[in-house]
Amino acid sequence: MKIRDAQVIVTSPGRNFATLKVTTDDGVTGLGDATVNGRELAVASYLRDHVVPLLIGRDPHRIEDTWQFLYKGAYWRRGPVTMAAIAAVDVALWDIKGKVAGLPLYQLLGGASRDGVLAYCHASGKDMPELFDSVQRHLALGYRAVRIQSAVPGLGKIYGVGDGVASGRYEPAFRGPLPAEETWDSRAYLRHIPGVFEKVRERFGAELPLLHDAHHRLTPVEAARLGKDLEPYDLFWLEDVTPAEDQDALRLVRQHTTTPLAIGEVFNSIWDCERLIRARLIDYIRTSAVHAGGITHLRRIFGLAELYGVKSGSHGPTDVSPVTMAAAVHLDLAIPNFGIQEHMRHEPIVDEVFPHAYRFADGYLHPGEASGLGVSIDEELAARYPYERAYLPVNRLTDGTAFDW
Ligand code: EZ4
Ligand code: CO
Repeated sequence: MKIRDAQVIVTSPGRNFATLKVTTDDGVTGLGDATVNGRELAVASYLRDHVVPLLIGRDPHRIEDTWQFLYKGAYWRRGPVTMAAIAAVDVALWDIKGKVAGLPLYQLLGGASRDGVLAYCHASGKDMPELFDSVQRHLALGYRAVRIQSAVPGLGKIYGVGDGVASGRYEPAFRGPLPAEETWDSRAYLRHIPGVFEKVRERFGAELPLLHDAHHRLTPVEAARLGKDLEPYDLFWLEDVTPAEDQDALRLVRQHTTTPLAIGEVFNSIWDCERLIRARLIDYIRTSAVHAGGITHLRRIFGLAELYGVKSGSHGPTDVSPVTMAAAVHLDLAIPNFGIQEHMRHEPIVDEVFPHAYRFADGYLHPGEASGLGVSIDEELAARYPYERAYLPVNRLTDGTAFDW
């Protein structure tokens, strides 16, 4: 079997996605997600200009060899663009292997280790009534774990807070010629958030798993304080407290709090987290298949994590396409050290462009029994939504200093 063709499809049904479609000489197709939010065309070019010519004629079954060929062959290893491009090829080849075998991908990864994949949703509000409403609506949909984000008095629009009860959706990518700019004040945030969790616990009880994302904005000592202040509210995890490239930063946080820590959505290789994992500075590793070199590499990261009692918690916002969500759900079902899966529901039009077999029911995601990933792309519909320039926001301190977003 040989790869006959590979196409990059960039589509924007409400937000941008880059997808690789690989076709074999006997007509089997596989899909891989290559979306890096706000930098989609760079990965599309990396694939079209440099990777697709290398794929034609290769044996699609040689997944590991193709991964090593693209990683070592590039010489310039790692980085979000390179690793997303390798991920797209890798996931497409796993999809093809599953289709040829006539098995859903999770079966090739060792079979189901559990009945379903526990998912958490995003609830947010500009004030407590709106936040309570948002939690209530997600519980009504069946979610059994909820991430809580809140506006902070005195600050305007900030990360993770949706645009009101009507849609309740939060989409950070801003369509337009320039990024949106937001304002940040860590002291105001640190004063406000523990009270939010106190009220959420009062309203929804002790049982419901609650999560929170600090989006890489705190210093180690600030993060340690937040972890301590949140201990009475028994968080499932506190996510991305400090800038992720500084692995040692979490050492101080860890020394001061028993609130579980999660990090990793911006990591793109095992080298970004191996110290964190080996020193047991985190409880959950949050890398995703698209941003960390596909199923082949993500499986390696989760394998290392398992040795040290660290669980998975794959990134699953709306900027990972249904192709990456499917890859995540198959892998989550199979690995021994699954923790939880982030799940932001895509807009209905995204699910129409990418029809998929995975489904959500009663708090759990299920990959479905279609062979391979179980995701297809409606190329005619995709073509009706051409790329639109969009950027993630830029964050500034109140005095104008550029800050972590
Ligand atoms: O900001 O995926 O936990 N989820 C997140 C996401 C990220 C976006 C960036 O593209 O932090 O909402
Ligand atoms: Co996050």
